[in-house]
Formats: sequence, C-alpha cells, structure tokens
Amino acid sequence: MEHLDNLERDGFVVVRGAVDAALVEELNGRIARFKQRNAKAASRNLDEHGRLSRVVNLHLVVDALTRLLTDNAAIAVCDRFFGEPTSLYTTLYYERGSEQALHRDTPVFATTPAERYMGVWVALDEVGDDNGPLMVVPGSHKLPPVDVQAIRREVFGDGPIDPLAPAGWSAYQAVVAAQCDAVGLSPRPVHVAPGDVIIWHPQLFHGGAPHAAARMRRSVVMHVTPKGVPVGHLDAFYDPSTARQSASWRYYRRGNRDIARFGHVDFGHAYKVRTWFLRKA
Ligand SMILES: O=C(O)CCC(=O)C(=O)O
Repeated sequence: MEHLDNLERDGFVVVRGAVDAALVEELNGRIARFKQRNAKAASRNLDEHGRLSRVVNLHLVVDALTRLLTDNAAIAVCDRFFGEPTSLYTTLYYERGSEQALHRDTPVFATTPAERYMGVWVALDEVGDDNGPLMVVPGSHKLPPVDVQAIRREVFGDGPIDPLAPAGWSAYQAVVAAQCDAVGLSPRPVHVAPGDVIIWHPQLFHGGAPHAAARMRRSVVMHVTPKGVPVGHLDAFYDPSTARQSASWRYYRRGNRDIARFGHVDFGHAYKVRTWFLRKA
C-alpha cells in the first residue's frame, strides 16, 4: 500500500481522484440547494461573497455527504492505518479557506487510546495558492514527544481543565511550532483538484493558507476514527485519567460504514441549529 507508506513517511498523503467527479458535482448541487432551502439559518454564517465557513456536521442534513465515506477510494488507507473499519465522527464544511494557524488536532481530538483519529480532507473545488490551500508540515508527525504535563501545569496549575480553553490549545501548538523551527521543518501548500483527498496523521502539524480570491474553496474535512472510540478535548488531552472509556454517542449506518449521530449543525462555532429545524437537501 504505497499511500499508507507515504502517510507514515510524510504525515500526510494525497489520493488523487479518490472521489468520482459525478459525486463531487452532485454534492455541490445538494449543498447549494441546502443553502437556498435554509437561507435564514445559513445567512449569519455567510461572508461578503456568500460563502459558508466552518459548518460542523453538515452531513447530518445533507445526507449525500456521507458518500464521501462510503464511496471514497482513500478510506482504504484509513482502514489500513487503524487496522479496523473507519467510521465517521464529525465533519467540517468550508466554502472558503479556513486560514487556520498551523496546529495539531490532537488537543481537541484526544482519543482513548491515543492516535485513533485521522483527518480526511476532500476537495470539492480546484485549490491553488489564491484560494486558501491546506498547509502541511511534512515530517512533523515524527517530532519528539511534547512534555504535555509541563504545559498543563503552566496553563492550568492545579485547577480544572476547561475542555476548550484557548490558552490550553495555543500553548501546546507553540511548543510544536518551536520544535518544527528547531529542526528546520516548514509548511507547504497542497494543491488539489475536485475529488482529490488529503489524509493526515493525527500528529501532523497543518493549517490553512490565506484566501485572497473571491472564488470558492469548497471542501469537507471528515474526522474519522474506528467505531466506538471516545474522543475528548483538552481535559482528556492534558489529563487522560479523566477520559471516557467509550463513546457517548450512537451510530447510524450508511452502506457498510458507521456514522456518529448528533442532533445539531454548528455554524462557525457562533450558533447551532437542531437538525429537525433544517430542511434536508
Ligand atoms: O481546511 C483547512 O484549511 C484546514 C483544516 C484544518 O486544519 C483542520 O480541519 O484541522
């Protein structure tokens, strides 16, 4: 499996054309319809060009998006990495570049056991330097272990750990950034065509480049794990003894895959809408 070897070597792999062009077209059409049918709910999330940003779990109301799990040649790489079938935990949909600073996902995808998570990024548009490509730091998944307990003491002292504390997130990312600098690892953009899929290792340092162009950058990130793996946030990351031992959500089935069931769609972490208030597309 050459893709898996590349993933282990570089911390990410690009699987070209893993999703059929016809499926990409269908999904783009369904999402456009979702926006029309839910104009009011979506409106507060749109930018000046009418583009959605960071919509969490859109697949719960645009069911065809689950085909990015069931009809995606790249998922075989995740199955091999996990050594068991890949399930869907959550998704993130963007119509513009995320412009996120370089980071590792592990503080908010703290699985038990560790490293049972992957990011699967599906391009629904052509992405080049002007429309916010994903940035990756090849080799950053192999940096020496970080002293997470030292960061915990510095940020939280003996106090409680807020699962989403910005300081707990950024202190860890700053240490990884310093490690990259120290050994000369630097970010590079990944240019993709519709249907290409980028998979990243749980420890890959990555982010989103600035998006200057008015054109869209439609993409879906699937956060995948094996079925039943609990996923915690900063509290589980900094104090694994508090982590749940099993997932607290149920799953539903699509094709031969399992998908975590949640009750709402989150628009940019600014507001949430219950799925039954949204018109499906
Ligand atoms: O899509 C992007 O620009 C970055 C996505 C990302 O960093 C993430 O989902 O963790």
